[in-house]
Amino acid sequence: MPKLLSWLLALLLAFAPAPMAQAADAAFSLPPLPYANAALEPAIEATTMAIHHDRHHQGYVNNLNAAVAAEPALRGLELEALLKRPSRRSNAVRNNAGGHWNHSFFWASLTSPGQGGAPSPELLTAIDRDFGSFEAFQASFKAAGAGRFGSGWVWLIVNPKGTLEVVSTANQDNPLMDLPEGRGTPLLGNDVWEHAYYLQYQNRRADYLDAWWSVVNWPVVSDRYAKQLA
Ligand code: MN3
Repeated sequence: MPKLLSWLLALLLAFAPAPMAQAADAAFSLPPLPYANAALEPAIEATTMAIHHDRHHQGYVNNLNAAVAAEPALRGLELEALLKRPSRRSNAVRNNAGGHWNHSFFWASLTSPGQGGAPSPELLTAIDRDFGSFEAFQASFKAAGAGRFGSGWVWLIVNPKGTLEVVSTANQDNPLMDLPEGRGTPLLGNDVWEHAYYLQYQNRRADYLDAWWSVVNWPVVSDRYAKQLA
């Protein structure tokens, strides 16, 4: 018996991937923030940004890499292919592919207060057409963010009919996923998980939702809309 055990152990060690090799081969990596941690102050403080990006987003990336490594059939798939059909995926893939996509999209949607410009004329026209006014759109977005029970996201999307819509998703789901409700192409998204605001705003999610408008990067959002029109 001891001989068999030592033979089995040798076999396991021979086929176990070395931890360093696994890290080097990782399918996904954390994109750096496109600005300094303090760039979004006072709307979002540097400490919140550092923890949110360096720990939470890194965690989704690490867990996604581990989930993909554990399922050989998923190797080589792009991020959007991994998250598109959540009913066919493990919860680990669904949650962490969503977490990685959502946060990458979120950082890219923001900029320093005063730097965010304004929506393009085409986007403003569509907002007026589908919400009545820019203020009505903001009120709808805030209500959806405040009304999301527990953790999730609020989005501005172009739905399959080509109209703008505000939707909310639970956990790390997003509108690209093949879910019964709220499907479309995201133009803008806000993270309403407590980790996004709690250090600074505690339970005052509505105050965070109000302050967040000051850091939206409207040229980026407008470019996304232009790509949908094209
Ligand atoms: Mn988050």
